Amino acid sequence: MAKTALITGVTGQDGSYLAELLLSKGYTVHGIVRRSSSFNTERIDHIYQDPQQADRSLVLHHADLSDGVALVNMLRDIQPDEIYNLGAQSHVRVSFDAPLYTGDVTGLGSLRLLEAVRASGTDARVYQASSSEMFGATPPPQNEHTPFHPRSPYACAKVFGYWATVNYREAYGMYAVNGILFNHESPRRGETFVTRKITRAVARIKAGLQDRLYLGNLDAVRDWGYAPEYVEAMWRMLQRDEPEDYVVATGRAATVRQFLDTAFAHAGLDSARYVRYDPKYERPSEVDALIGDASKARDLLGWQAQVRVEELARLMVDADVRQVEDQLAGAGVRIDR
Ligand code: NDP
Ligand code: GDR
Repeated sequence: MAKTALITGVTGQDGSYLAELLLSKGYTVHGIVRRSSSFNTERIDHIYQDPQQADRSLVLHHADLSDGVALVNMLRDIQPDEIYNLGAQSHVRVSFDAPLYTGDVTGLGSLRLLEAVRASGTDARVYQASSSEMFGATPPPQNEHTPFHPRSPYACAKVFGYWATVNYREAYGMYAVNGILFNHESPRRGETFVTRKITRAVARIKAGLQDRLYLGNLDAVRDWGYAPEYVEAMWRMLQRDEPEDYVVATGRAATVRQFLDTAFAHAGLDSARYVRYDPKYERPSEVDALIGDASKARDLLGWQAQVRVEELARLMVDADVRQVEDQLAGAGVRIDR
């Protein structure tokens, strides 16, 4: 029989790719959408199905991770086989400005969802979107046994969500797993994360729409992978007989500066001409280096990253160049290459 899944954060980068993946596997997918004063479903508009359509396979619900009762009621109705908790205030820098909100949604939100699973009597398997940010100040390489040392309110909230997930597995025998995912990007990445900020700026500079790009710390080291591959790992984690936690990463390191130079060079531009420093983008406490060891995911899930950071930078630049050209064409402006 076809399976049913619930995705919190379905309107985000990962949620949109995961929804596509699950629909392609024949799942009925339910997703939580936050109430907003304007449309916030752009990333899933291409798979949207009208509420009037019979036998819908994608069903959206207004709910929020801060509203535990709504979560219980929804789960009681849906009775999903699998739940993917991807909803979060996911921006590390913003979490210093909105620490309590981040703690509530990103940390307590995961506990509300776990409690809602219990209260609604569903025996759904639960995936928790844990993060390499939990390792924080602990030097690389990082794997499932590396101690956590969070460096932001966001990372503290994710550590809470991680342990709540482990605890519900141990206390109630729940099938609940943590995917400890390192940075993963795509053309659908939010515009204020550094990779997309860079590739979008490259496209806009090339089109003459922008002449400066302001950034913070260029020396941070990250392990950047390609988001569509990472949602496949999430799904594989929930198909195993035993619930376990997994690191998902490429194992390769790059600095922000290297990503920047690759992206600008791909468009034939010299980054030094356009990039300026703004301390506003520094964090009060930075995470210097994250490089994952995903051997467990390779051995048990048969998962390995394919796209490398250079290719990732180039495909994101290409997508942003196309998007800017489409926008300008829509406005009747021609761009000479
Ligand atoms: P995004 O920021 O793109 O998406 C976050 C999603 O959460 C959006 O759908 C957002 O809704 C939703 N959301 C925010 N607040 C609430 C709330 N109060 N109630 C319900 N939903 C809410 O994140 P990503 O797709 O990049 O990441 C998915 C998850 O994985 C997040 O939990 C993130 O912290 C975690 N993660 C991400 C990594 C990455 O590199 N991308 C790495 C490791 C972990 P809206 O669209 O309305 O804003
Ligand atoms: P990160 O991603 O904090 O790793 O969290 P982000 O792209 O925001 O920052 C990466 C590194 O780039 C440096 N940086 C800047 N960052 C931003 N956003 N804007 C800038 O202008 C800028 N200049 C330099 C940062 O200091 C940092 O070192 C992401 C999120 O998706 C989390 O939700 C997720 O858990 C982790 O990845 C793994």
